[in-house]
Amino acid sequence: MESRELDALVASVPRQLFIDGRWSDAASGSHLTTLNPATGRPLAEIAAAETADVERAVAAARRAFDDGRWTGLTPMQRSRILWRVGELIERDADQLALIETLDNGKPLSSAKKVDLPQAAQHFFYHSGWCTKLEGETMPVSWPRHLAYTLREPVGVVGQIIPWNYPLIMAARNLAPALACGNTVVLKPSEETPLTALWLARLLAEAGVPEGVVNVVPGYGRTAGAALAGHPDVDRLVFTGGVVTARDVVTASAGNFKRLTLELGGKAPFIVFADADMDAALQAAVRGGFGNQGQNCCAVTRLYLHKDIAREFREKLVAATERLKIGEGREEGVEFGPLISARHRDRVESYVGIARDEGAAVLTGGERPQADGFFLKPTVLAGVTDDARVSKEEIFGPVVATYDFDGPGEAIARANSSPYGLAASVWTQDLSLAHEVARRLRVGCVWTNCFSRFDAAAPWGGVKQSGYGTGIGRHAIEEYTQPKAVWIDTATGDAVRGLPAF
Ligand code: TXE
Repeated sequence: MESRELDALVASVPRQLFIDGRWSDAASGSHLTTLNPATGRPLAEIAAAETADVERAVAAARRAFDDGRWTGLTPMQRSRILWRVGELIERDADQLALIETLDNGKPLSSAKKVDLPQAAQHFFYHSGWCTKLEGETMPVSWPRHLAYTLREPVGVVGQIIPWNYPLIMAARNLAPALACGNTVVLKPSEETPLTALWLARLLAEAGVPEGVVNVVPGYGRTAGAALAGHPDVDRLVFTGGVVTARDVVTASAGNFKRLTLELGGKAPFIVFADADMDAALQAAVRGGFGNQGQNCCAVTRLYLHKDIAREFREKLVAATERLKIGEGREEGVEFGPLISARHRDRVESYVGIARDEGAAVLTGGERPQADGFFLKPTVLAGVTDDARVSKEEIFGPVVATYDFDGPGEAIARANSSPYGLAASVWTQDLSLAHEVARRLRVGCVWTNCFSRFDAAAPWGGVKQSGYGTGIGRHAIEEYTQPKAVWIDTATGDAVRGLPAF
């Protein structure tokens, strides 16, 4: 695409806050500038929400919830609107993928193959739930009583999302919340607000009524904190880092809002000696360096059985060095820049920490070029289990390798992390695979595969990876509240006096 066309595309993204179905500037006139991580240069300047704007957005969401403009539609009407959102995402997929690449830095091929289809899938899948929010009847021990549940939306939902998968995060949070009849205030990351703003326009086009979804990009300390602490937000979904999560949990105490927290990870990837080596190798490279390692489920701790460790490590280094690094739009690029200079510096500092702790840097660790926020994909060896790089989430392209002997040892070391989000196990031994999956303290285990996501499958962590499940049937539970209704059926004139049975 010519640079003039590209400028026109970026210029066509909405630049304002989307509140109550209308586009407006922040009350204070504040703006924020998003950068293109591949060049480090400004990409777009957009309105930055502050407390007063979040107040306005929550008030709009509350009105939209209370007056029933969303829940008052029939389930089938809501279902069709959400399905239509999925279709509109597909219609605009090329533009959205390009904007995502410019704003986030990820390779365009990944944006097209992963981000766009998954974003659409969340609306297609969750649209089906609108017509299936059933209550139940309970066999209570009170004679001649009928007790049943109504499954009701929780109300106004706040959603604070990060920058690593901006459109997927927006879609996968909005779709189930809306399917259940809630109204939403979504705060995208200040680093990557553009595709969420485009999505807001698609929601309106699909027929989501005014005020049902409000999108307020802004900084975490202002807009994010205002949303987390707002007394009229009934549920808050936060995806981000553990340090921020502590503030969010504290802020939520004001009105005891319910929380879903999807935080970091430190995914172990265990390769037994009988594994399909080529498949495991490919998955380790993709899992460690896909999205520049900026994944909560990225392969960060690669446990290799001692019989294959040496060969695997050599092949891993060779495959890592073959990755084509560059600006996401370039043909064949597999590895782009990190999200920001600050984040690149932080990830880079971990390479220094690893060296200081005695690790060997087998490849990577340095910046390949001056422009943009690039850092080469990095493989470490000789890392001890109690090293900081073994314990702390780096959230970048740094894979540490370890040797192990037997399954008990691999499981114990894999579990020795404060995090528990995802893990991967590679073996041809079916019994071993099931047993390891059962014993790992994580929310998701991929066996002989990696990074499988589907709107139908739950996603959530244990330990410091957070709590709650934001996707699929389990998310439906979290976005709804069962209300128990009791009826004494013996009190009507017609039935009074009839014998109980
Ligand atoms: O995330 P933050 P950052 C991890 C990863 C990374 C670290 C820091 O380890 O290195 O977090 O990244 C909003 N109240 N993950 O600083 O701060 C913020 O505006 C309310 C893991 O980018 O957690 C953004 O919208 N909200 C992760 C969102 O929180 C606040 C994805 C995430 O930002 C806030 C990203 C506040 N006080 C980072 N401060 C994953 N699990 O996928 C910030 N925010």
